Amino acid sequence: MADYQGVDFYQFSRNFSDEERGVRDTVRQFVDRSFMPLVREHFKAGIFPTELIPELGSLGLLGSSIKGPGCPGLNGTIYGIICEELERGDSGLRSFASVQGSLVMWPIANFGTEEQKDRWLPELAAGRKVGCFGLTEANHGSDPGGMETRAVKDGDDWILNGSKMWITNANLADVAVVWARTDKGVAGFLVERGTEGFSTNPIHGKYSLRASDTGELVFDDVRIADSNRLPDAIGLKAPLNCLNQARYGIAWGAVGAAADCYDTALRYAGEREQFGKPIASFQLVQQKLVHMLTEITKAQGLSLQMGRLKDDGINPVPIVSLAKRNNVAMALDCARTARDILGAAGITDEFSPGRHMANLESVITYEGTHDIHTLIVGAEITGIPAFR
Ligand code: TGC
Ligand code: FAD
Repeated sequence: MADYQGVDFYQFSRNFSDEERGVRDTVRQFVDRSFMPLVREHFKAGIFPTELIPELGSLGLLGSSIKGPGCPGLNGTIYGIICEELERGDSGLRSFASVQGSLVMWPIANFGTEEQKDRWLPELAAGRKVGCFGLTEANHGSDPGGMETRAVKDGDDWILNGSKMWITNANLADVAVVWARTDKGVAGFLVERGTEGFSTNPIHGKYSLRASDTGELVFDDVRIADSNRLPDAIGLKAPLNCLNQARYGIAWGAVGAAADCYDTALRYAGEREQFGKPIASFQLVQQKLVHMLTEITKAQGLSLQMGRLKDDGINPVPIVSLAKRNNVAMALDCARTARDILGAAGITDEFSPGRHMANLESVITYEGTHDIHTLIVGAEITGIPAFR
């Protein structure tokens, strides 16, 4: 099959700068040449292709919009474009970049000391070190404010006890950004692999995001120096602020998964014959393809406008929530429709829509479920929070 040419019916990319177009092409090539040949086997085996981490780093795809030592410092729209192109390959690939950039590098860059920035940001940007972000617990997902993981001051150190569940990159990470309750509210800590009492466990049996690492973080009387606390991360709003960055990238990324599903279904419908004609010639199949293209195009408009607002310094929580909510649900719908157009062939791993469909079942849950984003936007427009 010819290389992917993109889905851009309304020519949104005419609004891209030369730099934005250049990054899009570079990531697209990386996905086609380096990632696509690996994804099927890695999804089957249930492992992230760690061999690609240095290339992700050398291409500037890790923390692309972070400003700090060794970081690319590109605009927010470029970060979005990167997420869209990576997730065209697989949500697990975009997840890796989201966590490393938005959930590990971003809090270090925004809440960390100069020493923490100098030590971690260049290594994380280059992909020489990997990070993870521990907010969710087994009993506290949508409501992280109920977290039980606790850090207690002991002289100049902290003693950390508790656990975090469903953590992307848990088993690959050299450093975990961990959120814990203290006497003075929620605080963030950098916990390094190898610290006594800190362990990670893989989560097995996933049918979704199989080409991504997911695990548990366990803290059993872990002693952490105060120099490993993020001093400017004060209260629950600190981790929630990190989520805004990642949710922004997910809203863009989901469009990539949808575009791959549409592209795959369109090509298949042109080649597959039934009743003596390509199935693309049937009105019902055309209706499905047009519906997918319409929804993808609307989602691209949301993403691009959100990106331009972000680059103008406007990044309110409900705007990001509306886009994450819409675009992920849209992508899941496209994946199911594409699977349908592929008929029986759509249930095998020879084609991507079934894999995207399974992945997007995680994406619609993580970083705030579809329902939580409904309630965030609902609270914004009515002025009445309905979370509890
Ligand atoms: P609430 O009282 O509303 O807020 C507490 C304080 O935080 C502020 N705030 C935010 N600040 C920045 N960004 C946001 N998104 C914020 N949301 C709230 C808020 O203004 C308040 O500030 P202040 O100054 O008054 O103290 O908190 P709540 O406990 O009622 O919860 C609200 C709720 C439900 C919206 C929030 O907890 C939430 O977003 N829940 C969803 C949890 C979630 O998204 N978890 C994601 C975990 S990480 C993950 O999934 C990574 S997947 C990565 C991958 O593989 O790609
Ligand atoms: P719950 O909160 O138990 O929700 C269950 C259901 O109840 C959902 O339908 C939800 O919408 C609904 N619900 C909950 N509260 C309300 C309400 N107030 N009103 C209406 N409906 C409600 N977390 C991290 O910290 N770091 C990570 O790196 C990370 N990676 C992840 C990777 C994967 C593959 C997955 C699946 C999850 C990951 N998560 C991570 C966790 C993720 O953020 C949580 O799963 C998510 O926030 C939802 O929490 P929960 O699974 O406990 O569901």
